[in-house]
Amino acid sequence: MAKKALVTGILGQDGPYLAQHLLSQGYKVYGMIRRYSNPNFENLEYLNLMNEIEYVDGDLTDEASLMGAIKFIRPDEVYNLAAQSFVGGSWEQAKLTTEVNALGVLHLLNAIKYFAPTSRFYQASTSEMFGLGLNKHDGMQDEGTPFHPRSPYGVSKVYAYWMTVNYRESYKMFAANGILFNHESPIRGIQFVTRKISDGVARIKLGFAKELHLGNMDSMRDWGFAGDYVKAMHLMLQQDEPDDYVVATGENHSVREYAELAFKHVGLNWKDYVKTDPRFQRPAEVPNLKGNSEKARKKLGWEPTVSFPDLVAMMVDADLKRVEKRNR
Ligand code: NAP
Ligand code: G4F
Repeated sequence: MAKKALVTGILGQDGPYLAQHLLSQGYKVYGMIRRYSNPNFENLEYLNLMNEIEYVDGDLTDEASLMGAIKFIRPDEVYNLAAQSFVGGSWEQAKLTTEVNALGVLHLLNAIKYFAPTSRFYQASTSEMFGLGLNKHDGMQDEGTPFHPRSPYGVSKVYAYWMTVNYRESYKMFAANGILFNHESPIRGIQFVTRKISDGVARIKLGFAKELHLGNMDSMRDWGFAGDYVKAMHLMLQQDEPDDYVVATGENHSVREYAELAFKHVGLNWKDYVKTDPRFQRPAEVPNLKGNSEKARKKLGWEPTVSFPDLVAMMVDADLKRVEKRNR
């Protein structure tokens, strides 16, 4: 019989890529959707998956809805990708961010504990938890680096991380944290800096915009391709023992470098179009993320396959097509 996987956050960026991977491995995939007046299936449509998923209703803030879903599906694997995932918005909506990202995970762990205790659980943890934390030896972050989150989002994810560890230790649940560094794709949310730039470059190149306003351009991120990263999530749940893993490329670049490459890809100079704008500065910044994913590489056999320049080109090309189509 096909294995059953429940994916929360199915309409986001990672949900569709993970669903695509699980379907290719023969899984039956259930996708959780929260109540919305007008749900947006664009990302699933982009990968042509809309009709491949069985949808279930649920909201991480509503524990009973999660219990209902888990009881109905009794999944072999649960991937918790749902979150208020925008760091920049987490100061304005700190309580909501906490309710979804922290307490929501407790709700889901309880639902699994009561109704599917042998189900394997993946928690979408994040490099934002490290914040200012650096590994003393190489200035990178790995599984042993202390957490020093810098945003309500980062703080909420630290709670979820430790609850996942605690349920593993307390109830012997198969619960794993993937500590993923930034990963992007053509279906990345438009607010995140890589997609904001690729969309801005496409609109400028095609004559629909004149400038692009950005915040801190010195910020350094370790950017990989989402399609690679979801494979690590799946591998974590196929191991004999549950554990926590950093997933990263090991290379980082500044926002400025990303913008430079993206504009160059269409034959433009970023300096002619980018304006720095204090509205996009954060109250506290994470200046430098670079992950050491040696453990995932050794134990899971995971490797990233898309280079930084190829990722930038992939995103700009996709937005050029999108902007052209929208305005045709
Ligand atoms: P995303 O595109 O923002 O998707 C998040 C999804 O969560 C959306 O589909 C959203 O639903 C859903 N959601 C939000 N609140 C919910 C609630 N109360 N109940 C149920 N669903 C809810 O995020 P992503 O980039 O795919 O990231 C997936 C996960 O990995 C997130 O937990 C994120 O924090 C974490 N993460 C991401 C990265 C990265 O670089 N992408 C790195 C590390 C960790 P709607 O579509 O209805 O809004
Ligand atoms: O693209 P960002 O908004 O991503 P951020 O804050 O790194 O968070 C993402 O990655 C995390 C993993 O490390 C995930 F957990 C999280 O859910 C999310 O997916 O910002 C990246 C950097 C920041 O330093 C920000 O200050 O870009 C800088 N930046 C500069 N100008 C900007 C802008 N960010 C945004 N969103 N918009 C700007 O105009």
